[in-house]
Amino acid sequence: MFVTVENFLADYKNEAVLTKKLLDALTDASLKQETAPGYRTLGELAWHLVPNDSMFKPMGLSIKNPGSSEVPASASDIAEQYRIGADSVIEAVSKWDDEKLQETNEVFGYEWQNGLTLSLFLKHEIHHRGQLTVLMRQAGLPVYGAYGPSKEEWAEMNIPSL
Ligand code: NI
Repeated sequence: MFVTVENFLADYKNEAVLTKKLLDALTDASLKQETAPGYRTLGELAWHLVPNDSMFKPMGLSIKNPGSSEVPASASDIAEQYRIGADSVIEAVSKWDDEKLQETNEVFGYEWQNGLTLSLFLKHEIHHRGQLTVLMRQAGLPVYGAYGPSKEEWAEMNIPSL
């Protein structure tokens, strides 16, 4: 639960940089990489990271989003839409004062304070971003660390990875 707008923005800006870095490493061909037959592809998972209205609209915020559930064929389109969405989240929440975070709204059928919704929004992105890195590995793409170096980043530091 965030109790200050400033704390959310600081955390989100950091997370968005990490997410963007991974999305920028995707290739068009890699988007078809599957978790398992019938499960999300890398493209679907990346598209799922683009902020949408589902958590923001109930809080009375309007954010820019592609308005389509169809996954683009181009990795750079997905990365661009993520950028637009993330910038829009930052712009929208920046207009709030801290009291707004205490306000309760119904999201997915739950009564959540806005500060909790923002926290869950961020956790959801981090959760799926972790899944994304596994599919990126399977697709042979480079992976960047978030809360610890990736294997290649350990190698750059001349430290064997654990
Ligand atoms: Ni999800």
